[in-house]
Amino acid sequence: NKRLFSKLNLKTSDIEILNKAYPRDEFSNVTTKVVGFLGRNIYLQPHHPLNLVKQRVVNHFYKSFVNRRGNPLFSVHEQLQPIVSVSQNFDSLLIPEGHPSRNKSDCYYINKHHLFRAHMTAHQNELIKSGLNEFLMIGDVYRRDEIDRTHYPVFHQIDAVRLISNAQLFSENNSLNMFEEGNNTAFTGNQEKQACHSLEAVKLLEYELKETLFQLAKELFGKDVKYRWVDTVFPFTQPSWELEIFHNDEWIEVLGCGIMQQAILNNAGVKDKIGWAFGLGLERLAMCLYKIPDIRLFWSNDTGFLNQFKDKECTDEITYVPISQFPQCKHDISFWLPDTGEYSSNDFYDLARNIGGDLIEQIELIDNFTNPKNGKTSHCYRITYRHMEKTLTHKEVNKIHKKIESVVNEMGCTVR
Ligand code: FA5
Ligand code: MG
Repeated sequence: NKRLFSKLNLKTSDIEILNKAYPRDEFSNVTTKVVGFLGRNIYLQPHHPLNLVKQRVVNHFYKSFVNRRGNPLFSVHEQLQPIVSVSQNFDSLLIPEGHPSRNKSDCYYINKHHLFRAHMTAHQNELIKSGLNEFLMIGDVYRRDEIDRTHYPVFHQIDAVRLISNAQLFSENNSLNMFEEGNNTAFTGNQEKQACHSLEAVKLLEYELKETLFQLAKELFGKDVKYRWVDTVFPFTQPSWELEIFHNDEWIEVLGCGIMQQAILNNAGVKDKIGWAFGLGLERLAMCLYKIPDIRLFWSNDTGFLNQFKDKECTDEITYVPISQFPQCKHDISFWLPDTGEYSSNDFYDLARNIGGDLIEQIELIDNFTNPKNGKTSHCYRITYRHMEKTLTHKEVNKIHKKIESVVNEMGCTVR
């Protein structure tokens, strides 16, 4: 790993990020490419498509929830530090040790204590502790993932929390209680409710949550939007759902949500409220809404892209007109994996992305072969190169591809 990092132009001693030094350890896997995204803040850039969608979502919440004086209930938090502790990103949300989302192969760790937040939910606990009952958290999140037109190592999320008291939930002189000494056997549809919640409270919350999010979907995609709720599991909510919308002949998951685990509220010092929460992906919404074909475009400084949004307001209807598509160029690379077993495809994706940057449109694993004689495994990946703004020459592509070939040995792999 030390050698990998020196190849990625990082010092082998401390990792310095935003003027702070973090000791390197066996968890460190953040790349210079990813560090370079810090502070870009494209979601805060006026008229950027992510900013326009963000504004629409925020306006929906401002309008949907107002106090007696007509002021918005939700506050917006969009300058939260993207570097968080393991305790913020996982422990505070009851994500157990050993849960797959904690894997090194899925997150960008600075070291074993700090990482680039993998979801905006990482800030939920601190904002609840500060006494807020309704809030939105908006920002960039980082995940190691596959490489194609809908996946990028950085994307953006809006997360929300709403906490509700007994008096708010049931009318004043009602004797119903949202808490009970219950069991887990009551079903709220296909899923169990939490033992401490009464079924009627959970149902009212589910109603408000789904109604709010469905109204948002209708506002963005029209009143005839085709949608469905899918049961799912998150360690921090129960029951939990995903909202999918039908777009371009496929179902797209746009958000996850649910009834907050009461233990999270108890740990944050809130004993007399229950709550719902959700997290949605801004790129997914913007790609559907404006028909943006490739997630790399959001990071483009090209005026051919940005000018199409330049004098628009968030309420305008906008359809992105693709700038002419330049030809793709595909190259394969095959190598033997290390005998140590310490290898994940995401290691290769990061290494390639760090060298080829946004010129890489997609990487596919096209062959996975184990030699029965010596047990050695080889992977073959097909890398698709394409520039968003010009035609790449063979010379340019070969240079990058050769460079990638020359560093795979840094992961303990051997080119075939
Ligand atoms: C989460 O991140 C949860 N923290 C959401 C949540 C919050 C649930 C609060 C309950 C309560 P998930 O990994 O599914 O869940 O991501 C949420 C949304 O982010 C997805 O629905 C999708 O819209 C978007 N998203 C996830 N991964 C990617 C990706 N690689 N690229 C683009 N968007 C993504
Ligand atoms: Mg999901």
